[in-house]
Amino acid sequence: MKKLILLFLFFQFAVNHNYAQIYVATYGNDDSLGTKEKPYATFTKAISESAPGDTICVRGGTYNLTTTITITAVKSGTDSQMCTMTAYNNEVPVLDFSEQELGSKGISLKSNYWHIIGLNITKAGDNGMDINFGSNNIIERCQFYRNNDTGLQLSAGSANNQIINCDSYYNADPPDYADADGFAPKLTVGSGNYFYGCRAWGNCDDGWDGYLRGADDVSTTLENCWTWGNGYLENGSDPGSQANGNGFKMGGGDNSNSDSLMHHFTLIKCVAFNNKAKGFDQNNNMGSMILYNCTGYNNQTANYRIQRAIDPEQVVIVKNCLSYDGLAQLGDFAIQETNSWFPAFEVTADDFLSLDTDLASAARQADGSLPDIDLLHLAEGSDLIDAGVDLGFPFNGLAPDLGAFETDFTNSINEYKYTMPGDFQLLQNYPNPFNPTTHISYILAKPEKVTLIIFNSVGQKVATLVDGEMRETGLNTAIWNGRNKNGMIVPAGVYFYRLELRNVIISTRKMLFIK
Ligand SMILES: [Ca+2]
Ligand SMILES: [Ca+2]
Ligand SMILES: [Ca+2]
Ligand SMILES: [Ca+2]
Repeated sequence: MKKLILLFLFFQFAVNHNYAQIYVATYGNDDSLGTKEKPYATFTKAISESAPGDTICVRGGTYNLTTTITITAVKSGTDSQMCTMTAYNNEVPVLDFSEQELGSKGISLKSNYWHIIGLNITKAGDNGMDINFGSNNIIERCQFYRNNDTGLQLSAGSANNQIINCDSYYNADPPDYADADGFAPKLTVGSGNYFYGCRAWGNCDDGWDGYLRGADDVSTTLENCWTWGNGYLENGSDPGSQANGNGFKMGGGDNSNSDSLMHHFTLIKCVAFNNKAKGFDQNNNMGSMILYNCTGYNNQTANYRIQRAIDPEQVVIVKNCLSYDGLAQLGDFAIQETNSWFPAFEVTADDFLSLDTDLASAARQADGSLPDIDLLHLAEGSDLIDAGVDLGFPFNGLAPDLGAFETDFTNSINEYKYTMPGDFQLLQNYPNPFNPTTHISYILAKPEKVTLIIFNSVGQKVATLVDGEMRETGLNTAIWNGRNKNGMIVPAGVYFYRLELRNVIISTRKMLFIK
């Protein structure tokens, strides 16, 4: 087996050795050899000379460009032989399209299996980069800024592209200022596009926009992405209501397609703050939306708004999410668990190490990853630490924290619930389903301050059955008569009952009230 691997490595090495390195420089000449010593002048020439597996090395400096750089389908790479176009070493190539006419794009990527690294694309007449009819590309450590429409757009069925550690900011489309987003997997986009470690800020329309027209039933995933301050121009002024100003806009359709379109979004550890409208916005999306460990802060209309009924076969799941200084508006169809707006938590400025939002645009780390800053990280002693449920991601301490940033701190209060799981027990209610009366039992190891609360499916408190010092150890039973705190019989449906000891959530269980 070892021999086989060595042979394989050697073979790879041997093949790699034949791949060309093609150079482009601001001082180059297309009539030269395209070598490091004698680089080409234009991207078009370098692309035309490249074959799958080759690397185009772009030297630093400003390239003044007037025409779109188009990479056509015939120049596609393959799964095992991607085409690479990369900034040379740590040099910074700036592709400046400021002389380009309005409406023309900077880079038009119509090919598959390209890996584009470290380019700065600015002032294009339209999109900085438009991936259209292009799939399985990787766009990494690129910056899109001050373009005359969306920084990076994906359309025309483009699928399975990976956008890694890219920034898109201050894009704006005069004179209407209606469409320029940071990143836009929208309109006719394909499925399976993935964003990791990207930032979008100060774009006149939205940070991310998943609005559909033409496409349906597509999926997009975002992980560790931040967006803020969208809906405004670079100078901070508001260009008007056409400039929507949402952080993550997850759909959908409009009147022309009867609000039927599904854009399934998964957002993991994503952060939205200071946006003009909503942080996490459904926008008529009828598809599934899954939000895990997201943070919304100070978005003007709402931090989260997913209120409109979705397609009955789809699902909205929101877990371990954090909202501060803004609304969390979720329909009762949303499946929720341990979100910061649940009654057990109180979110104040004291929960955070920093609320200095200027930190977010700090320079990236040497490897291209997001800056390591204190913004919206939890402070020691926060009740949001170790308060989440295990969603399969790595975590520190005793349990996942709420929000996008896992701290090194543990919560000594929450420790209590993890270190002595066997001593307390919340049993399943009986009967279940029930109407209108049911019994809820719990086992206490020693006298404790106990709270037993009933919640409805959207996390609103319905009734408090127990709230006080319980002296009886062993089995305790409370009876719920199906009435809320005003004495009214509650509607049929799913309810949750939760046992807290010393105000720490120990256990939550589900029950069904039928009529
Ligand atoms: Ca708009
Ligand atoms: Ca938009
Ligand atoms: Ca708190
Ligand atoms: Ca933790």
